[in-house]
Formats: sequence, C-alpha cells, structure tokens
Amino acid sequence: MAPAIGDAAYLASLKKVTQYYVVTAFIALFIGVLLGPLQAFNYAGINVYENPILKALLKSYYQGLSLHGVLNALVFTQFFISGWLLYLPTRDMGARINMKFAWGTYIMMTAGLLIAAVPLLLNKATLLYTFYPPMEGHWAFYVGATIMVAASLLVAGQVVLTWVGWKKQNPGQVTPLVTFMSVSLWMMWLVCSLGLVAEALLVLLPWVFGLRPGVDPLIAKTLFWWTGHAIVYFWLLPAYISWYAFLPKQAGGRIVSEPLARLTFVMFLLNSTPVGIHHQYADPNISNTWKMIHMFLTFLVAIPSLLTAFSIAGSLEDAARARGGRGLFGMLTHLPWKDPVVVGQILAMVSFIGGGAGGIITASFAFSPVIHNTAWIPGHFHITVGTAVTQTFMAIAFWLVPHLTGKRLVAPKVALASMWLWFTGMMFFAVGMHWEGLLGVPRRALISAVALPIYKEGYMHSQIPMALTGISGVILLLAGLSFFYVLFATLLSPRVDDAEAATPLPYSETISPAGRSLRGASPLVRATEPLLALWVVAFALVALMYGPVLMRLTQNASLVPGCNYY
Ligand code: HAS
Ligand code: HEM
Ligand code: CU
Repeated sequence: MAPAIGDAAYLASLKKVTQYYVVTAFIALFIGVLLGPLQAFNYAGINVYENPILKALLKSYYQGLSLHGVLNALVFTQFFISGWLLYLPTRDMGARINMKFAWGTYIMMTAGLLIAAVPLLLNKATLLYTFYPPMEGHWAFYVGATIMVAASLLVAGQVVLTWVGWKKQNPGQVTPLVTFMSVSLWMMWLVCSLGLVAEALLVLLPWVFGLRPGVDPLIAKTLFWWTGHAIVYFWLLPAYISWYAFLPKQAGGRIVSEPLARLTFVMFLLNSTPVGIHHQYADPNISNTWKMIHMFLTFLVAIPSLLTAFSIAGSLEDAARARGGRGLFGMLTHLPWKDPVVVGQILAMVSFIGGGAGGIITASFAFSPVIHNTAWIPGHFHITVGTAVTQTFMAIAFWLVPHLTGKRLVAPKVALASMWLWFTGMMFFAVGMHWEGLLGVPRRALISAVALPIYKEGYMHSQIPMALTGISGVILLLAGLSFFYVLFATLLSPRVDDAEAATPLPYSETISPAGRSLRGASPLVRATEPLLALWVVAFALVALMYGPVLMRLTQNASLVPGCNYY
C-alpha cells in the first residue's frame, strides 16, 4: 500500500498534473501511430504518398517519417515517463512536493513541444528523429527540443531532491523499491542526457544561430549517440518498474526478489551510457579499439535485461501456481488472460524476447555491416520501443487512467482485443522488416516510389516479407484505432468511483524483500543503497569511455556548411 500522502486537495493536484502528462503523451502517440501504416505500406511496395489528400497534409514521405519518429519515440515517451516517474516515487515516499514547480515543468515541456512542432508541421524541420547535421532545420525546432529536454531534467532534479530529503528524514532506512528504481533511472537520465545537452548547446544552437561558420557532423553524431543509446533504457525501465513492482500483483503473484531488482537498476545506471558507439561502427575517425570496447560493454548491458527476464518469469510462475496452475502448460493457461492490463504487458515482454535477441545480434561488430541502415533496424526497434515499451504503457493506461480520474475503463473487451492486435501486427511487422533488411532493403527510403522503377525491380526478391509488412500496417491501424477508442472514451466518460478505493496502486508482495532497516539488510541491499556514490561512478565511466573518442574527433574537427533545403 502507498503511504498516506496528506490532504485530498494535494493528492488531487498531484493526480491532475500526472494526468496532463499522460494524456499529452497519448495525443502525440495517436498522431504518430496514424502515420505508421503509411510507412508500412511503403515497405510493402505501395506508394500512398501521391494521394491528393495526403499530399495536402504531408509535403513528403520524410516529413511524415520525421513526425512519426519525433512524436512516438521522443514526445510520447518523454511525457509519459515524466508523469509516471514523478507520480510513483512521490506516492511511494508519501512526499509533499512543490506542486507549482511540478506544473511549471509540465508547462515548460509543453511549450518546448509546441515551439518544435511549428517548423515540423511546416516542413521546415524534416530532419528525421535523429536530426543529424549537416541537414539543417529551422532554429525553432532545436530551441523547442532543447526546452523539452531541459524540462525533463527539472523533473529528474525534483524527484532526486525529494528522495535526498526522504533519506535525511529516514536515516538508516532502505529506500522503498519503487522509489529506488525511479530515482536510479532519473540519475541515469541525468548522466546520459549530457551528450544531447552538449550537442544542443555547443554544436547545434551556435551553428543554427550563425555563431559558428559550420558544423562537424561526426562530433554531433557522437554526442547524439552518447544519449541516443541510453535513452532506450530511459524508455524501457519505466516499463520494467511496472513489470517488477505491479505486474506480479495484477497477475496474482509476488515479486521474486527486491535485492535483485535493485541490482538490475544499478547495472543500468552504470552501464547504459558508455555503449553508444555501437551505432557508429561504420563511422570514420573512431578507432576499432573503441568500437570493440563499446561492443563488449553493449553485451554487458544485456545482462540486467536477462536478469529481468528470469525474475519476471518467476513472478508469472508464482502467479500461475497461486491460481492453481501445475505443469509446463498450467503455467501459461492459469494466468489472467482476460485482463487487458496483464495481457498487454505479457505480450509486450514476449515481443521483447525477440527485440532483445535481435539487439544482441545487431551489436555484433561482424554482423552489423550486413544490416546497418537496412529495414532490419526499424524491425528491431518496433519490437523494443514500439511494442515492449509502448504496449506496456498502453496496458498501464488501462488502470492508471481510472486510478487518476475515478472513471471506469470503457469496453474492456475492446481493450483486450487492441492488445492482441498490436502484438500480432508488430510480429508481422518485425518478421517482414528484419527479413527485408537481410535482403538489402534500406531503411528511410521511399522504395515504393513509382518514379523509380529500379526499386521495384531491385526488390522483387523481397515480395514475401513486403507482403508481411503490408499486412502489419492494416492490423496495426485496427489496433491503434481500438486502443485509442478505449482510451479517449474512458477519458470522456463521467467520474463514478473513489479512485483510491476502486483502483488502488497495485503494489505487490515480495518473496525476498529488501527489508526496512539498512543495519539488518543483506550485503547486496547495502551495496546498492548509496545511489549518490554510484551516480558519481556512472559519470566517471562515461568520461572514461567517451573522453578519448571525443578528444580525437575534436582534434580532427572539420566544419562543413549546413545543408538547408527549405
Ligand atoms: Fe537497440 C538500434 C543493440 C535494446 C531501440 N535500438 C536501435 C534503434 C532503436 C533501438 C530506436 O548494437 C535505432 C536507432 C537508429 O534510428 O539508428 N538494442 C541493442 C541491444 C539491446 C537493445 C544489445 N534497443 C533496445 C531497446 C530499445 C532499443 C530496449 C528501445 C526501448 N540497437 C542495438 C544496436 C543498434 C540498435 C547495435 C544499432 C544498429 C545500427 O546498425 O544502426 C539490449 O539492451 C537488449 C537486451 C534484451 C534482452 C531481452 C530480455 C527479455 C525480457 C522479456 C522476458 C519475457 C518474459 C515473458 C518474462 C536480453 C526482459 C515470458 C512470458 C511468457 C508467457 C512466455
Ligand atoms: C519508423 C511503421 C509505431 C517509432 C518506422 C518505419 C515504419 C514504421 C515502416 C520505417 C520507415 C523508414 O525507415 O523509412 C510503424 C507502424 C506503427 C509504428 C505501422 C504502428 C502503427 C511506432 C511506435 C514507435 C515508432 C509506437 C515508438 C514509440 C519509430 C521511429 C522510427 C520509425 C523512431 C524511425 C524514424 C526515422 O527513421 O527517423 N515506423 N511504426 N513507431 N518508427 Fe514506427
Ligand atoms: Cu543502441
């Protein structure tokens, strides 16, 4: 149970700001998801971009793709996570946070989003979601994006400082699990976002405002991937918090081990960031030695996910046993398969088995040249961020929205169907796109363009995977429409419950708890408790693993003019 949090007005305000974050996130996802199937049809060889209605809305395939990537991967995730990871630790600690500050960061993040949205919608920031220079967009895009990221750092700061206050008030106590996971994750974000902050403040903004004669694309790209890899764990770990802390209860079981969950999050704090060069195996001026080091560290960062896989499988087995399941199949058949919250998360995890395995293959220095910049890569990340993360957030919304608003989930059967449709669609998508990639079909290419018949002939041999991708587009459209129907209908329905009583926070019991007092705690719990010290180690590791690489790039810097096409 969450500790008491004081007066009702404060709780209502905390819930309201969380609701604002979450609803803004899903509005972004709604627009982003509507564009996805159009791209899937492109990878099925069908060009819908000549349609006059679509032409009036989108100037090009790339404008649509930029909107899709930015809205889904950057805006949806950041807003959802900021709300989720502000609300959970605050409730978990029973803390009173400064609500004016919390609203201020929401308003700042939304203002950043709106500033960046104008050039995006006007086709003046069609830069894809990686905005690599020397492609140059309107300055408002960079300013807006910087404000958005800065706002998330303020949320991070508020949560970390609230925890520091809690530690002072509770000396010698073990940090409760949900708070521990949230605080370590915000600390990780503060380490990994430094790359993007440096890219924005030292490279992009001075360049677009004409203070520098040009830009060094490699320095920008390296700083981007400093953040760009670890950001995937900034997206994933909020889902892990739900899998570790809440799913066991929702499925009818218990958390396997709190010390193990804490270890997982500390491993991510230390190891998430110094691995980004696995996105740059093909880039010049970074030595093979550094590429190999980052490759080994990438394999290492898969370990906490493997720990998570076995730990959560244990929780699900515990749940199935408690519900009378026996034997190999009893473990599967006795889970609550009618509950969209549980089913959505289990299917998200199943997709992540494939996504994780694909990631480890992708990280291999030897295999990477085969699939780098091919359709394999979107295949990989739609079953990681596009399903493991997105589908978990969707499933969370099915209980979080009633918990925040006192409304009841409208049409739970449609909610359940939307989860199966999303999973099935993404499986078709993943098989189709990975397969196309292996056959050499590039990513980020309008391969269906009629004006370029060479594409059609060149890709004739990939007709089966193209068909699978096309089918996925239809299934995912249905999935998206049914999910958003449930979400928006629930939000628009009248308030009927006392939310705290009807949909309480789904805290789970634990088989191996971490304990409350540090004195009697296990060595692992004591070793993971000093998060501030571990945070310093995380900074040092990044400096060590990126310092020499950036030094060499800076020494050999060569500025080129921007490629400004609008
Ligand atoms: Fe990745 C590219 C390597 C994880 C996202 N990745 C990308 C890009 C994105 C992305 C967006 O090394 C494209 C960037 C771009 O636009 O260029 N990735 C990895 C590795 C992992 C990994 C090693 N990626 C993720 C996650 C993402 C994500 C997570 C988003 C959330 N990725 C790469 C590499 C590239 C890359 C290369 C660059 C490629 C290139 O050439 O450009 C690992 O972290 C994966 C570890 C995961 C596991 C799986 C654990 C499984 C679990 C589920 C258990 C299931 C249960 C259910 C319990 C080891 C936890 C059981 C229940 C039943 C009922 C059966
Ligand atoms: C790119 C389809 C949902 C994030 C793509 C591409 C396709 C696609 C075909 C590759 C385009 C290309 O390389 O030319 C879909 C479909 C979806 C969907 C059919 C479901 C309806 C999502 C979700 C996310 C996401 C939920 C993340 C939360 C991205 C990103 C890119 C991308 C980051 C890369 C954009 C870039 O290259 O700049 N999508 N997608 N997508 N998608 Fe999705
Ligand atoms: Cu990566």
